[in-house]
Amino acid sequence: MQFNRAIVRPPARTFAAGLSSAAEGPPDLDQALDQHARYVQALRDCGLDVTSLDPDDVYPDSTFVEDTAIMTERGAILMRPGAPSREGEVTSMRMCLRNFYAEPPAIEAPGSVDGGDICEADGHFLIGVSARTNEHGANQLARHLHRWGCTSSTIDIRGNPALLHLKSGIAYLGDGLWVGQEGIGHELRSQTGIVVRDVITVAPEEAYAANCVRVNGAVLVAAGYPLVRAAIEARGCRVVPLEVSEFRKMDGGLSCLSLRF
Ligand code: CIR
Repeated sequence: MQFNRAIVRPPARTFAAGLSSAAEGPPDLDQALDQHARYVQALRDCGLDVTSLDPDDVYPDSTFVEDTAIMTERGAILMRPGAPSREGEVTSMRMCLRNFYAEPPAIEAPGSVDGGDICEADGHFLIGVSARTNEHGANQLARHLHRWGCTSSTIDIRGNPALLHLKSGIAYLGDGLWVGQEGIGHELRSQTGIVVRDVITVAPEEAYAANCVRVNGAVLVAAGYPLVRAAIEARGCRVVPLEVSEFRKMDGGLSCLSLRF
């Protein structure tokens, strides 16, 4: 899919107060801002027109905009993040999306869906049921997608506590090429609705780098993961390595930092 735009939000001054299970210490805000600025530049270099929302100190995790909405060819759908501290992030995203789309449908209580649990592959949406995305939410989302002519299926990742979100463990790079943590390739091949031509299996020591992002002609990959980088390059893709150490400390990765459409 060709992207023209992205929405991002730089980390807030309260960033270090966000949710995290990583035992890597608190993030350094100046470094995070610098890494975020380079990320935005990389999106611009890929040809995207980037809308940057103001940092929001009320929501420490609000830089992870991916969790608040998903984008389809027919329009956006607002999520309802599963962490109570993040639910309010959707309000400003709803206002922002009005600049691009008619009023988007939204996931409603008791449903919850984090955008990080949704992986799109050529118009088919994989919905991860996780600690954040519940079955109510997954069913509501499937209905919204169905109304727009999109297919979907669910993957239950609750048995894998190492995965915060589905896209913590997989990425779709187009043309049937997937990147996935060990064990997920088998799961992908059992899904109907998607084409699985090739799976780059990520070694456990590089598990974090499974969260990479195809943006037009490039693949954004976390810096410092040479095996994943080499495997993607070996498939003929141009890799743009980006340092995201401060976002990793808050359980976030490359995909979480933008909505692309
Ligand atoms: C959270 O726990 O919600 C944030 N600290 C990290 C969210 C990362 N988002 C994503 O993977 N899509």
